[in-house]
Amino acid sequence: MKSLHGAEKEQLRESLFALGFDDVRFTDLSPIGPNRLKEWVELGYHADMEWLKNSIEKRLNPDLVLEGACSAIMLGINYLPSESGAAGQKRWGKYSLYQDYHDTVLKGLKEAGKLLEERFALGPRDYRYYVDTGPVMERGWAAASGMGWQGKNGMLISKTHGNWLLLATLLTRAPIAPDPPLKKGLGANFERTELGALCGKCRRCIDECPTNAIVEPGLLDANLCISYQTIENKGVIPRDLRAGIGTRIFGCDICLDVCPWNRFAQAGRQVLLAQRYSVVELGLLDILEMEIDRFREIFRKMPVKRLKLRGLLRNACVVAGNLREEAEWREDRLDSEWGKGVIAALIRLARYDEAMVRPHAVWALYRLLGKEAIEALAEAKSSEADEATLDEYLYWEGARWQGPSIPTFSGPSNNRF
Ligand code: B12
Ligand code: SF4
Ligand code: SF4
Repeated sequence: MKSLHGAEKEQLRESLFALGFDDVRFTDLSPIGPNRLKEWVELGYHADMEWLKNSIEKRLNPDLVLEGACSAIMLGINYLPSESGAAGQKRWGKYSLYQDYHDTVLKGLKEAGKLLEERFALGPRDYRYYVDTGPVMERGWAAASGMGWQGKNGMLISKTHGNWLLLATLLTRAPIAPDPPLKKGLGANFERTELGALCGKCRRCIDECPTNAIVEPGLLDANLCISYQTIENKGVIPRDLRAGIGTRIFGCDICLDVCPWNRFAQAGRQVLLAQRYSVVELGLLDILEMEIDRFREIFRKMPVKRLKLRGLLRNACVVAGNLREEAEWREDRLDSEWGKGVIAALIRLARYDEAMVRPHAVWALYRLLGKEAIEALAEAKSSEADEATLDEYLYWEGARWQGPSIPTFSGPSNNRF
């Protein structure tokens, strides 16, 4: 089959833009650059994401995903929120302020597939598309296509959209002339996927990560990453990481937010996204007191839904335990009616049906109340049988005399409301 190039290729690009994608690039699938996926998994940096380990071969070889595939169409979807409140908050990963992009972008991909069928006389088995969930190394291929480069934070960074592109991939058997990769200035020796190509000496993302999860440029230990802990981890969050989680209730954008390459980014057209910025208005007490019906109603079709109510409550307990240090979620002092409500909710959650929530509620109460937590938790502790929660009591009983004991905030009150 003749390779698509020139005006015809540009028409295809335009048609894909018209479907709502914010960036459209083409690459061939010849092997390029170093790929450290195997090493990453061997080091255990994938945490318990076994599905990554089980699909290594496919991720390294697109031919195993679609036999005969020779081109990839890399698609970027800009998700920088158009409202400053949603863009500037430090509570939710920005991608979670939309209906689940796996669903909304999929609609665009289906249309893109139809387009390929019409233009190349392909059958539905001659191409495959994915948005996040497929065995495709989306950032590596996007870098190869010249959409941007992989920064030291691991993200595919675009000169136009900064860190704010979600990625989708369309693998096809139709040959398409590849776009040139991004050139680093005038450097002659630029590799197609050079890590940190346009980062220069900057290392803000590495230095600002509160849990030191970026162990070397571009290489992230998911075990230490707030994003992994608050989204993917389905169990207890390690105690050592909870303070570093700070204000982040779902996902983490810190190493993205601090990147200077965001300065040119503008909010996208959002043709393939459906915003739900109102989630930002939820207060911490609203969440700590949330019941299943309200959870289902608020997070319908949203990424948080996959976390389930117990996961959200777990994360909310961690955020509550950080209230003394962090102002982002504070509505008032701890000795106000609001503060008393937070403490009462945590005491209830220390007896919550789902054991996974309980150690985090105990942790939060000790962090907020110091030794006064002993009395507040006496009833909950007397009926506790869960190992992880009992371990939490043991930990604090050992440390209680050094723990904090002033039940008020030292920072500003009423900072947001
Ligand atoms: C597993 C995963 C996670 C894990 C692990 C993240 C990680 N850094 O690996 C966790 C849960 C922590 C996570 C967090 C987040 N994620 Co995530 N995640 C993925 C997923 C499913 C796989 C990533 C992967 O394979 N990791 C393994 C490492 C080794 O690979 P890598 O990061 O891609 O980089 C290596 C290779 O590219 C390789 N390489 C170098 N040169 C070349 C050349 C070629 C040709 C190839 C093939 C490879 C290659 O070397 C790189 C460095 O080792 C992808 C979707 C996908 N299918 O790719 C989304 C994805 C990377 N995540 C995404 C997002 C948005 C996030 C969060 C911002 C969400 C949030 N707000 O909390 C954070 C950001 C954390 C961060 N700084 O990376 C987006 C990133 C978009 C972008 N512009 O880069 C993706 C692409 C999903 C999507 N479709 O949009 N994520
Ligand atoms: S997403 Fe957050 S925790 Fe993970 S590497 Fe980036 S800054 Fe660190
Ligand atoms: S913060 Fe600096 S080092 Fe990190 S990705 Fe951005 S430019 Fe690169």
